[in-house]
Amino acid sequence: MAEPTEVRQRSRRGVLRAAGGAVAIGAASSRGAAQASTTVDMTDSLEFQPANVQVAPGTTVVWENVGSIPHSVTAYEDEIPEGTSYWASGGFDSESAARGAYPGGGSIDGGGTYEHTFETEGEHGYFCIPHEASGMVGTVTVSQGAGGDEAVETGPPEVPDAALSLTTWLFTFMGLVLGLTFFILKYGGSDEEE
Ligand SMILES: [Cu+2]
Repeated sequence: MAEPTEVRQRSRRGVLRAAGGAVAIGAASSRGAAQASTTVDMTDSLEFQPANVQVAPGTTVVWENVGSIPHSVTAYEDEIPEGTSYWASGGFDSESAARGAYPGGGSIDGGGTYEHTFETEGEHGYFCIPHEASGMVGTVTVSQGAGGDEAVETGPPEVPDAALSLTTWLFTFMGLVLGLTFFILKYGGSDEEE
């Protein structure tokens, strides 16, 4: 019968795909943990995407202008946590300075980026100076345990351990899958040898 052989070949390819996928996930997790950064796009439809992000303390948020219309990333002075230093593209130390300087300063052209590293927990509200009236606003919420990635929420010294244990777990899982597949190939297929 040709059928069992076909099934066997298909499951072997499936295992190879699964193994490749697990390795890719492991590599991606390690990279993400090392960088601890999040990207927010600024679009020609006058939006921050995503408009609301949650990050762990110490995360760098990178705003990237993916369109051609210039934007700014400007914190609302009264919508950042108490005791936080003011932040805005152009490096201004107050919202009024940022507003007053635009577009001479603080403008991010198409392809340009602005980044800020968030340490203080709480919600940071911000906007785009030329498109505030169009509703181009966003928030960055900084909290322990945020980010959705267990490697990111831990402090910098613990990140390699977290990434390592995830990778170890993935390789253990791959081993189990491979072992199970060999068992099935040996006892579940036809008695035809290869
Ligand atoms: Cu804008």
